[in-house]
Amino acid sequence: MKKANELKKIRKSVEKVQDAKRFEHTLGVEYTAAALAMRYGSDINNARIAGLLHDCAKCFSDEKRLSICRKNHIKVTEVERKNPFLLHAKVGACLAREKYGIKEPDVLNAIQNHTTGRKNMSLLEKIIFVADYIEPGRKQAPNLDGIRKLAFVDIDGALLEILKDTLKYLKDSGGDIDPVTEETWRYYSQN
Ligand code: DGI
Ligand code: FE
Ligand code: FE
Repeated sequence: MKKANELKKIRKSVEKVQDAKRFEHTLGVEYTAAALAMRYGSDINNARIAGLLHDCAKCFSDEKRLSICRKNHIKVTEVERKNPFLLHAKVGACLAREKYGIKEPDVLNAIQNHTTGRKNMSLLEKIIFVADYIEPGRKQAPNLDGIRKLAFVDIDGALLEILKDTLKYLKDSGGDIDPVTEETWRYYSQN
């Protein structure tokens, strides 16, 4: 399939499973990821596909997410069982493969790891992680202007700021912290 057609098809299909606000965020992540890919020399098409699909399981019910995990033998950790919204990343990667026909492991990993990050992220994984946080529709995060600028100067620096602010937010709000998020922070703050 031609690249432009593939993007269009995925975009239409994702629009059907998201509410209007989430779909606007999706489009924001698509073009922000494309811009970061241009800046850092990553494949633009892959960045757009990963951006379009990263939240494709975000508007499902927790029951649906858990049932997709059961059917596809996706391991659910303790913190995911308590906070099933976290599963939208793993379930999203599974659907990207099974429903949207995406084969590139890097794209699937970028979707799978977009919420918690992980050690040793690829450039595309970093691009999606950062684009998700800085896309123009996001409003509430502290120091968003600074992180937006930094993202186009030093992507690892932006990644670190995002992890720091996310962990602070989770600690202040009493949210359960996924050990993977902690591990990502430890890895990047020590390297
Ligand atoms: O799906 P989005 O809202 O676009 O973005 P996302 O997938 O990064 O999810 C954002 C939320 O995820 C944000 O409120 C912070 C939260 N989050 C990230 N790491 C963790 C986490 N929430 C919990 N409970 N634990 C984590 O480790
Ligand atoms: Fe998400
Ligand atoms: Fe998102």
